[in-house]
Amino acid sequence: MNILEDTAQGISSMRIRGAGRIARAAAEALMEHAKLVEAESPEEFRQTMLEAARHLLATRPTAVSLKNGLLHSLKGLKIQLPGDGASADVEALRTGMIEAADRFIAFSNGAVAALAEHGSKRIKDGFTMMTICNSSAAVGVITKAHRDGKKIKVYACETRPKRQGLITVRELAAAGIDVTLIVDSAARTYMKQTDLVFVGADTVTAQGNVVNKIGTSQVALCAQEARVPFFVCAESYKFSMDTLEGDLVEIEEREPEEIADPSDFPGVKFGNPVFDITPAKYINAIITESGLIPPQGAYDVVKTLKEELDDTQL
Ligand code: RUB
Repeated sequence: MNILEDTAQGISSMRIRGAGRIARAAAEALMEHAKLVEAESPEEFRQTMLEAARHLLATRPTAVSLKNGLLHSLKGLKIQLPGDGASADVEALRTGMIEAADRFIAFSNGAVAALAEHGSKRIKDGFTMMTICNSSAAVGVITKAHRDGKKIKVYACETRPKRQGLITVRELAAAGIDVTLIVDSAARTYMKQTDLVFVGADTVTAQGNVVNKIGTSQVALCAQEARVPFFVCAESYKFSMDTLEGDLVEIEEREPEEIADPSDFPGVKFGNPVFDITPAKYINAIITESGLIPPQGAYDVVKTLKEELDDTQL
């Protein structure tokens, strides 16, 4: 199987998961595909790359990082062509694509590290954090505080049905952090002993609302009730340009088998939305690679992203 197909299958089956990882994997698949594509003309090369990007985009609907990562990579098709004839032009496009995808991957990794730097400053020695699901950005913030020598504890929600919380506790324990796995319904109980909440994001809307793993909004409500600051860790490519035009974010609904075997429950319907929306009013700040912004600042991030990516089509 080629890397394009393997990555597409990996993302839809969730072997590759998490908004940042999906975006980087898609950019890498596009880059590898660009290396192999045979095209007679620049137009054919462009068309083939666009089709590949659309194929990757169709794998999961909610995380806008996937679309933005692909758009960042497709900027490579916009370069000035030498005009030396079809084959030189195809080679120029190929190089452009490879470089643009590579730039996005490096930018994304750098953004996660910069975000960790900013977010970890909010963590004081002796603090206890809570998180849900497995967000590389949120884990990055917490582990940075630990690496800086702060003595911290973490409550990690299990995150039914796919239990990504198990990945989080393994990562934090491997880093040497004092971590406790809790079931999702224990979030309110443990919030009383929590100082800060850090979660990731699949999409941030222009209005500052955050789409993240199902259950995130309940954790936010518990944090609000207990007056515990609630932080979202989101690199700029997780902000959605489409929401500026009023589009709603599609919430992915996955198979019932992730919850239980439907054949064991004749006559029972299953609901398995895998993301939910945390309204801006429950969010203290969104941590980006440029620093902490109030959720109301999301509009400006989206505007900047639009200026950067608007001329690229997908
Ligand atoms: C993952 C999830 C993560 C965000 C952010 O959901 O909701 O919190 O994607 O992750 P799933 P990161 O497991 O369904 O992909 O910070 O790693 O980008």
